[in-house]
Amino acid sequence: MKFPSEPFKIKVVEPIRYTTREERDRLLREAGYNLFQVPAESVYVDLLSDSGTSAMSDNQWAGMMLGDESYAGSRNYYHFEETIRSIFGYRHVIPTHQGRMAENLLFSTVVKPGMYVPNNIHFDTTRANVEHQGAHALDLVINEAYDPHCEVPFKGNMDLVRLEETIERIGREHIPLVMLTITNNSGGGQPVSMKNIRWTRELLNRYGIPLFFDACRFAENCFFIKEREPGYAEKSILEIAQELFAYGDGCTMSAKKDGLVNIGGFLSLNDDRWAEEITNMLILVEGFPTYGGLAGRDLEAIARGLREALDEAYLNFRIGQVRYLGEMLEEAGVPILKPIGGHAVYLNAREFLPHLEREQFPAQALAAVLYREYGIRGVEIGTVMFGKKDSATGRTIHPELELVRLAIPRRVYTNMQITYVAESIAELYQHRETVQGLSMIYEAPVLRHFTARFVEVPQPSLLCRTS
Ligand code: P70
Repeated sequence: MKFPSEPFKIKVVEPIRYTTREERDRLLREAGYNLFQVPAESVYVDLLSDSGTSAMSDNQWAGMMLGDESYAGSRNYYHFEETIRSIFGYRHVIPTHQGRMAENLLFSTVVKPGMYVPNNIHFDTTRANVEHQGAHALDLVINEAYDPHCEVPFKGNMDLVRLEETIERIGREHIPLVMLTITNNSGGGQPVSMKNIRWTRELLNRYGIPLFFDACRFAENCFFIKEREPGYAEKSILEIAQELFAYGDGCTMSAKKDGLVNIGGFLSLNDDRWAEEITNMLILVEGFPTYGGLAGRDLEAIARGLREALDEAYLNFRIGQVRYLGEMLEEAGVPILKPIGGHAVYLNAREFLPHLEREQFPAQALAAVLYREYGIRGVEIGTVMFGKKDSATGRTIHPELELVRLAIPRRVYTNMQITYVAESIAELYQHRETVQGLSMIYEAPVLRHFTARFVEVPQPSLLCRTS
């Protein structure tokens, strides 16, 4: 089958409330055209994020009932630790309440002001956590990643020539670690190849620089390796993951993605000294090292979820469902980023709305209209999320891509709901010239996309039509 059908049946359902266009129009205005500010109950298909939005299995729910809520030494911690060691292979396993706390603990321990952290592309919280230390977050992904039409199998790969040049220019002593985000979220959910990881390791060995993974979507990345990289077709996802992580010194993980849970994360690493310092900080800000901001039952759900995420029937369906949406959109001529990613389809807003200037936030405008017209919520990954002010001129420096990400929660929506999404977007594409630009009227100093507010800016052509 081109698109594998669901390898599960539904035991519990959550009703969705239908809303009217008028209601959504009002909610959108009240939210300042920021979909983070819209109540989830007023969304029909919620593709804002694949993070923490997965449906847990009966096996995970059963594990929740076996939660041992002892303050220290909960049995669920030992199960969590053993599971993570068996997949990731690092010595120390430090639970956190979600991924960004793992980032914060790692960076606040090893990154000093003025240092540089190279990554293929940092995602929003990772970049913010590096910059919060007064350090520089460098994105060194291969150039192809910035061309939405270029179809290469491992578009998340690190540009090793630029990485080497960067290390030579900046000096090893100013680079405490290098990171690889698997899959590369900001660049379209694109995988990194085993070869690229191996070569990154070899390069860093020459300089003695540690390699860490931002491992949120590691199982999806391993699936792409199995599917696309010579020599891996016969290996299990677990074997691929074990090899991959063996090239690194540690990882940060948001278990809200490939951990198949609604909350949780961890940091895992080999270095004893770093682990000791991080654990002391963990006790100060997060919790005792055998629960790290989570309940025992959450640790159990993560241990079970990580195993389920390695299941090939599940991954086959999962990646297939994302592809199903992407291919339907492509057939309708809708411009999307290619190749289709692991957890999301990314609409190319500049090509969807060529009549809008980048100063009018085309991706934010497209996401807002998708919600108002069809009750579908995606998220802008463009100037709102990654735009920067040039301190000299005060002008905005735009990121390379202006995207609306449609992130698919794991095991949540049926293919019929996904069909609804595709047909709605195809219909909107027929009327794309009616979409108006936005103007930003409020922004916070960091991670502004969560709280920014906008108003609609009528297009001159539309004004003429109504006057
Ligand atoms: C997402 C969420 C979280 C994330 C990530 C990578 C590669 C670390 C983290 C932090 C965030 C988000 C974005 C837009 C809308 C809603 C939510 N990504 N590294 O959806 O993990 O959230 O657990 O602190 O993608 O991609 P955590």
